[in-house]
Amino acid sequence: MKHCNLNLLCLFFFFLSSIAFGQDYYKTERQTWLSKANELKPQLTEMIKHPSRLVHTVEDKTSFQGWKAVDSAPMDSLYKNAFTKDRAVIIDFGEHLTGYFSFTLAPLMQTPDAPVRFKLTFGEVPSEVSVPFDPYKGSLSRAWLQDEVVTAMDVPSTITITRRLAFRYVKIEMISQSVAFDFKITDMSCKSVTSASAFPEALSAGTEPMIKKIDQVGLKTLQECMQTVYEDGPKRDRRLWIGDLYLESLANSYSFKNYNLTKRCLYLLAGLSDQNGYLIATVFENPEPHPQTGTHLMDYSFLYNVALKEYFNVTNDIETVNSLWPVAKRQLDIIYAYLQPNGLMNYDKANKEWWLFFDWKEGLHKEAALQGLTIYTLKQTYELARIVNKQGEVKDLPLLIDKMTQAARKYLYDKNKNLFESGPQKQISYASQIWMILGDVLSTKESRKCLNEIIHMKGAFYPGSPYLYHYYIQALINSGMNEEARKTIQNYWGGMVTRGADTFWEVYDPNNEFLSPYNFYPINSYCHAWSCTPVYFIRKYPEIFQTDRKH
Ligand code: RAM
Repeated sequence: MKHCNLNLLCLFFFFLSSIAFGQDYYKTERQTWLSKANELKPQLTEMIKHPSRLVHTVEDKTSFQGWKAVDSAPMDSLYKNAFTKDRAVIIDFGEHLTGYFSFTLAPLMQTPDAPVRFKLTFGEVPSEVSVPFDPYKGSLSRAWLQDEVVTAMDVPSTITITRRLAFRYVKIEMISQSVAFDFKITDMSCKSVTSASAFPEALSAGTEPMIKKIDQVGLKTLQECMQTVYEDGPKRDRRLWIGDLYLESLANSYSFKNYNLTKRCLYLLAGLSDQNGYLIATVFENPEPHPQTGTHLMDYSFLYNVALKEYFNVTNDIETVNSLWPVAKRQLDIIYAYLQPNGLMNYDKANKEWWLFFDWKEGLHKEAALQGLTIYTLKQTYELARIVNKQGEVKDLPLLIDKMTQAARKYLYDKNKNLFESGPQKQISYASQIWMILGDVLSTKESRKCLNEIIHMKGAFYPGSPYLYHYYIQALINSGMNEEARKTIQNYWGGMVTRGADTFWEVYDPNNEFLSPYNFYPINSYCHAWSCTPVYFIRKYPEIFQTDRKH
């Protein structure tokens, strides 16, 4: 199983504790939820796209990951001439695409008398079509890498790669051919697919060019990830994760407005939760919808409740919230299972028994972040209860929120430093401050002090991925630090744009472009759901991001 840094065995006991009667917690609802999800499966919009130029990649220290694509020849030079032995070409489609790739082989001289064999490599970024994949040292399956050996038995023929691909560049290398005939490669195309078909509103005319560009790249990222579910990445893992769904649905609400996709995903996750009513962090659609059994992320389970509440805020779809309320309520039992008498979450136990994600950041201590997120979840879930008029079912929440907030301030906050600390080494991280601020543990004034403190601190654990940067931007905005929020989007996401991003990346650390949670940077996803959220910020807060800076 992927991302296996978890102690799944221990989970077993937690989940066993409530399965004593061997009954499905959602016996009466589960089938309805799954059928609803099925009815909402979207029809994908298809478009045929053609390549724009031939390139070659050259090593260049100033380019992202040391590689850049430069013009080599017009497309015609490939389409009109023989594709001879030892030949290799790289085709640039000029934009990121998610879909099905085809090309045609046409005879040129003599009679084709044998099959031809090629190797095709598809890349989202130039390095993927430039560096060798083998010997493979990554921690995820090598099969995610998009290289395929294709044998064409006949010339002429048209070949379509059956696997759906995510790419901008295609490298074609000849492996074997007969000396008795010549052929050419022609008519390359990609049938691109997405469930995002609406045209989002244009930004106000005075918006700075870099913000416009970030918005465009963000929209493209989201569009590529919107398939029959909100995928995390169209190259890898191509499935629904709660954390990605939440962020994608925020961006979708301010752009493509495909609310039925959000609804489908919420129902699907509910329908595929475990027998005890706990959500599973990630689910697959094929061949039949099924969960990745055993993959429980505590932070993602909590964020489901927030996603449901946000879904209601933009749709007023009370029927769905009523139907899914039992799921949100059940996730609160996780909190009760780890709550200590002093009001702190039992971090050590939780960390043993669950996957606590929060960010891809080696060495991050997550106790303070967990406390902050838990308080945030309780507040959001209480609001959800109000929406469906079920406060009576969760009447102890206000007191619990109070208790946990006080505990956070008492045990984890250093008043002199204005910072939260986490763990025995008193680690100071952005993650801790962010989640405490989102949980409203500090006043606005204190939040501002705290963020200013960490921004100027050397050696603080900064976010490792756009995922945590999203929550950082929200914490800045909640603290009234609008200018800092604008600057951070410009520098961080703008940094990817300047480095040539067509779509935003799963991981980006400006200090290390080769960073990979999977030990091999070409397997990172370079069009990743959770990175699309500047779209949400830019469009939700036009007064911060769409103002004309010249006046
Ligand atoms: C990422 C996946 C997905 C995320 C998990 C935790 O790398 O691709 O985006 O939700 O790990």
